[in-house]
Amino acid sequence: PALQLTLALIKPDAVAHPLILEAVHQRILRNRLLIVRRRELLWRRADCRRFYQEHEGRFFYQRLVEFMASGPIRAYILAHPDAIQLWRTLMGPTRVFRARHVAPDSIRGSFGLTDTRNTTHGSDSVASASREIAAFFPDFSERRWYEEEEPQWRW
Ligand code: DAT
Ligand code: MG
Repeated sequence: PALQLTLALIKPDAVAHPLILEAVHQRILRNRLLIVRRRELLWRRADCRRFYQEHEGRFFYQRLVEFMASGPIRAYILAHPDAIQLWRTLMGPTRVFRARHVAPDSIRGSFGLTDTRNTTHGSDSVASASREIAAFFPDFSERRWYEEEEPQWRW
């Protein structure tokens, strides 16, 4: 298929700040990432733990779970021929100090507060994109989207 899907999140630090929320949204539009689905939600701790289970045991895990459950987040399914890599490039490096140095204009370089409160999430592979899309959009069928909706998009 021509378009790849990824899951993008705007984390509580950015959703809480109207100008930053709008700025991140504009980067999605400006870079021709198509918005396939979008929702705003508050996440329960149990869902955060499951979502970040690969990091269980790391020193920042509890902090990360508390932060992600601390306020509303915005989730998007984004489509683009290179959605996963493009969105991760737009986000910049995970850690804010590094982001400010190597990619100061990236989303995290511009708006990240700390290594945990780093503004956005993006899937890191095709497999994790599928898993993460299913976690946030349980009614969304990738197969049906590729059959019925993807052909309608003109990228
Ligand atoms: P990414 O979000 O860039 O995919 P990751 O998957 O390694 O990064 O980590 C998931 C989240 O965990 C990250 O967005 C913020 C938090 N995190 C990662 N490394 C951290 C660290 N060294 N200190 C504090 N929080 C960290
Ligand atoms: Mg990750």
